[in-house]
Amino acid sequence: MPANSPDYQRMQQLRQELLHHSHRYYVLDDPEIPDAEYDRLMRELQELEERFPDWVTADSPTQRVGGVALSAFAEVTHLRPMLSLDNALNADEFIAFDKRVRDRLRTQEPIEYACEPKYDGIAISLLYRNGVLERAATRGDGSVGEDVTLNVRTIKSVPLRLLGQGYPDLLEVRGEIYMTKSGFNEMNRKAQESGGKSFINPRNAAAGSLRQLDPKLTAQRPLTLCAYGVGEVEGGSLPQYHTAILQRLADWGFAVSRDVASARGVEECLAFHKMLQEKRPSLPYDIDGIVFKVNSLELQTTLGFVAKAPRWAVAFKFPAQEEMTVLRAVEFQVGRTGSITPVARLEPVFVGGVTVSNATLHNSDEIARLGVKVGDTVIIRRAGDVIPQVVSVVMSKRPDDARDIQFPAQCPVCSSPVARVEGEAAVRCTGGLICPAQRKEAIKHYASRQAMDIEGLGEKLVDALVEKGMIASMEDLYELTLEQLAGLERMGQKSAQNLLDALAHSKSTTLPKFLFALGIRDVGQATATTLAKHFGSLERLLEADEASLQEVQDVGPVVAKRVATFFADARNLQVIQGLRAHGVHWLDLEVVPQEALPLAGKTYVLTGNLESMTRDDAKARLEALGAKVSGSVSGKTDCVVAGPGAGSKLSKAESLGIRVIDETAFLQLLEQLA
Ligand code: I6G
Repeated sequence: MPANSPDYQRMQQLRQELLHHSHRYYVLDDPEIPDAEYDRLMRELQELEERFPDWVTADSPTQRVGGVALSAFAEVTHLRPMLSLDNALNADEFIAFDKRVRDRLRTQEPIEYACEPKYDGIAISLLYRNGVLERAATRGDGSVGEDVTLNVRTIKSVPLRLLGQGYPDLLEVRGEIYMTKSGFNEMNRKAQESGGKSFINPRNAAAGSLRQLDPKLTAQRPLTLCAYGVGEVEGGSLPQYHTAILQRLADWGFAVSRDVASARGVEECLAFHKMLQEKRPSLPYDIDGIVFKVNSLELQTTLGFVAKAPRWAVAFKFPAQEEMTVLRAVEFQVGRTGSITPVARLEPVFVGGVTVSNATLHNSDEIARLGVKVGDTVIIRRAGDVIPQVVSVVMSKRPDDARDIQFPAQCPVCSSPVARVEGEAAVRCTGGLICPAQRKEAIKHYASRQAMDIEGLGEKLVDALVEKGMIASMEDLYELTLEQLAGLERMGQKSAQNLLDALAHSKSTTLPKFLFALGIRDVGQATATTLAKHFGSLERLLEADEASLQEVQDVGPVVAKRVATFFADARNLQVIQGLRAHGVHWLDLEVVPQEALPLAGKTYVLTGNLESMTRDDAKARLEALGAKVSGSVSGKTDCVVAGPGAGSKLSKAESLGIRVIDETAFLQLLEQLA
């Protein structure tokens, strides 16, 4: 009695699940689970049905690969069925495929294969009659697809008329419609900005775009075609090798993959697969494997077909970039500038070639967008070295006890209140320098060349000093002893002394450098310099309220608020006090009104390399003299400072008759005006 058999029950369950997911994927364009998970369920059902052929039913998803055509588009019966490809999931399965090919061909000689990346898109059939595009159809169930001609005509890489000559009277070209990664990101960014629906990956975006009922909408989507073969051919002939056919297609105006190669035997194929897998993250589009085809059409004919797939081709897949797992908890990390990032702690899952147990959830907006809760089953995407992302929630798997994610009201590290700045997605810790999580970065910034310029105090050394508990803030730097430093790994007596000398040297600084070194958000070198020049002394700056801060050139409400908030915090004042107590000092500046500065109202452009200072320094010096420094040359430019290697900006300045000076003249100018 089959109903009592666990295998029978599993088959029924798999059919139900596959039916549900096939509907989500093919009809609604809104899949719930990653492709790899779907493929696994399908494989499991196929294997069970092979073991128990009597239990195969007409409505089993294995009997209707790809689901039904959408009713909104006209149905198209393909002139030749659009087949699917067998998969190889690892080298052993590929080697077994090659062996089957050679056994059938009764040869021990290595086979020549055409190797093509498998674009992660939507298969399409394009019918050309006398060189003119007549019809475009999706694959559908392989026999009957959907007529999407009007939509496909809007895709610029699809030729409406073939180029050159020699094409058959009737030619059916097959390929993949896909979206580039950058096109997809841009489209999603716009959708999110306007509160529209975003897609989970480029493949779904391509599918959704192709199935728009209004071709005007499809036309706005960044879709592209890559042709990979031919179907029906009448009234003409084609070359006898697949790679030569691809070349013909290219000649007739089709985009074919730039990464097509031919390889002899298994070793060369495996090497090609490895090479492209390494290249995968840097490709501008998603690929999910390599298709290997016996290159000779004569041998293809000998090999023939099995069920719905050719015996002469295989898709050797890469590890899936999307997988499903469970969100166990959400923790909050404090970053360099105090931004608090929710991090998803996951049930470990193998995705994109590594085991992933954490993924970023970005910010509270993202959590709201995803609608994710602790306990949910989620889809994780890891492409290349990019931080793994949670892309969606499998709502049908939500457990009853799923919990909402609560954003903390206090910094998880220092307990300072957190604040959300208007217009920003990030929530930040307001602890500033007293927050240990922000200290390391703050100390690194303090020591950097443009700030206090403490030579020898690099990132690794700061990490080591903080981790060993030898310093907790900038003031502690000035308490370090020779004995302590010389005791550090890879630090000799001499380097330790050099560092102490550099620390002592750094105590004598300038007000702009000191203000910059404090690491106030959005206060870069130029703003620090203008603030210093405007107020002349730290005391006067400390007295300034937001309104008077806004009187400073180029200081708007956001920066004014940042500066005022920083100095209103007693803990930051204590750090400043401590540094001064350790001997950090500078000379106050003479306050000169902005309009009275020697270069007030002048616009300078820097181009090429300068030998005596960095671009940033040169910019800060010019700004301190009242000049505006612009990145491009226009009619409003007063002077261009051109060092060696200057290019188009120099030629433009010359053509506009703008004054150009070299580094020597620039240094003279600074000296004269200082
Ligand atoms: O779905 C496919 C993607 C890419 C293919 C394919 C392909 O070649 C690069 N080739 C064939 C023969 C089939 N499907 C059936």
